[in-house]
Amino acid sequence: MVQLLRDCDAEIFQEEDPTLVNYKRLYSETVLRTVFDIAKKVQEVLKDSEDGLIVLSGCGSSGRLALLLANSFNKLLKGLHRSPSYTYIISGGDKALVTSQEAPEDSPSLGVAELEKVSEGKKKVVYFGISCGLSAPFVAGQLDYCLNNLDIFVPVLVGFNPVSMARQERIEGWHSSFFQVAERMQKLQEAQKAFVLNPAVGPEGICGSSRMKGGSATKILLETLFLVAHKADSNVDISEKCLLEILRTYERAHKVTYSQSKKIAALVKQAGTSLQKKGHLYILGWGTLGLMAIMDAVECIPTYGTDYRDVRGFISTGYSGMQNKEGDLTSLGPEFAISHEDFVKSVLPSMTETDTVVFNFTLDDDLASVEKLTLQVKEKTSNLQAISHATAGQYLPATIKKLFPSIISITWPILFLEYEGAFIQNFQRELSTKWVLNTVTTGAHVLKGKVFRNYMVDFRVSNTKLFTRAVTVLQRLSGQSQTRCEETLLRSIYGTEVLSDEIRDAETSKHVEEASTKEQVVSTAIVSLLRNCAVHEARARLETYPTIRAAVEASLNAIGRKRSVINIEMRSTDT
Ligand code: F1P
Repeated sequence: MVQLLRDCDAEIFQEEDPTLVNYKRLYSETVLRTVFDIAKKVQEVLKDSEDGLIVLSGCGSSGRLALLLANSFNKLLKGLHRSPSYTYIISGGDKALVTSQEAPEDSPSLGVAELEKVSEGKKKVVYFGISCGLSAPFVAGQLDYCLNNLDIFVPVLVGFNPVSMARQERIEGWHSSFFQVAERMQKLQEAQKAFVLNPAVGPEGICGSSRMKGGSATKILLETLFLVAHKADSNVDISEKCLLEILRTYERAHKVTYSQSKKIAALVKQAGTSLQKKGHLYILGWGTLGLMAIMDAVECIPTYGTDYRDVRGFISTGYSGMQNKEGDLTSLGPEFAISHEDFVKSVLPSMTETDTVVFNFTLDDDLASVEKLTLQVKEKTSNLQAISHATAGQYLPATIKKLFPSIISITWPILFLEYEGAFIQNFQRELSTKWVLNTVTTGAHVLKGKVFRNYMVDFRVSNTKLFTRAVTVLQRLSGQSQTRCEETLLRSIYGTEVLSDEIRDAETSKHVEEASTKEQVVSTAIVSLLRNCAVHEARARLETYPTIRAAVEASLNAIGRKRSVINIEMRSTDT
């Protein structure tokens, strides 16, 4: 699995292939040119911190990355004694940074309201709408708003599908589809009034799991773009060479990270064993690596239908380290507890030998606190692992080394790149941590039987995109018509064998509302469809198998089942 995901991630850097018409890649001339053109627009805003603003916005992982990027570049500005120019928006608000809030993603009007709020009084705004699959209505609403106010906004759509593969269905309660908005943007690109930045990075390892490659590519692409804009801002002559130089550092980071494949595989196995035994996976991170930990853990909820307690991320200094706009959210409930202190208080006392704990830190972090926490965890479980980042010449103290049975220890070369060097190094460490954690949580859930082939088969149907994805997965696995699959999904959602007219006539949002609190909706529908049985029988059957994958496999192999799997076109990043 680690090798497969390594190769899959390497596709991010794959060059354009002339036999694949229309697929622009990261290193394609047109993509690099677009990055340059947008960087110039950003640079104009940077010159005018009073009236200008750079907005990064997205849903789920894309929104969490928006926060990470906005914070990084405000920090870079601060170091130059300049005021912050970046801000972020995440659908669902700051709550969505640390918990799974999928529903607000469906609302264009919520998106518009948020954008109006952050950009009030600004005269020049470069807006980045991140939607890896080119699908989120929340982002579509904001892009449309920008397109209607081009005197102030320069909209940029960031994603990893060609525009022709943007979501085509009309957005519920709205005038357009995502595709129509993307097309309008594309038409304005030549006049440099709007931009679409959408290199292909190849399909996700787990179909539709855009938190993985989509998220990594977002980070690579936008960090590179802003670094270039800042260089230009400091009157350094920017050239294509400098852009390529930055991109190549990320490519090297991929090699350096996956050179630890064997150790990563051991960690996947360890984490998988914990989840199989109904134990937990806790990921503790220092500084922004804590945010990477939270980001990874939270996405397991919608992707694999897990409980928030199963996989959890913690950041050393909690909300103050996360630097979110709404401040400390701890009082909202137990799942909002994210600091190491919270971990010690509320998790550690009940931790057992079946749990796995992963420590993520750099040798520049407070190593005394790493040592202290490791010793505390060791009293509860021997299943602990570390991912440690060093710069050439730095060595992990023996006192810490001896605490871990195995350490994924990555040493990064010193980068002689003036002021930005330290930032680039940090970006690499974050990305490297993201790659390892993505692999660990994905692999662990595969081992837990939450994946069949490369399909998620137990995800939560918590927004329209995920509803459509569920229907597509059902079609793929059963070979049945869209209508039949949709009906079976509805029977599973409502727990009924007969669909009333009220259910049939309801909008998708109603189905999503009903489904989002329910467990095993997709897997029940799969078994019902494959076995041609009632949904209550399918639910009962699911219980008799050790994993969901085993239930799906057995249903596919059931005697008398016609083996036909139709070939539905899947979009590169999404279903
Ligand atoms: C947004 C997102 C993903 C997440 C999941 C649900 O996707 O929240 O980050 O992994 O697939 O959707 P997108 O709009 O960036 O494609």
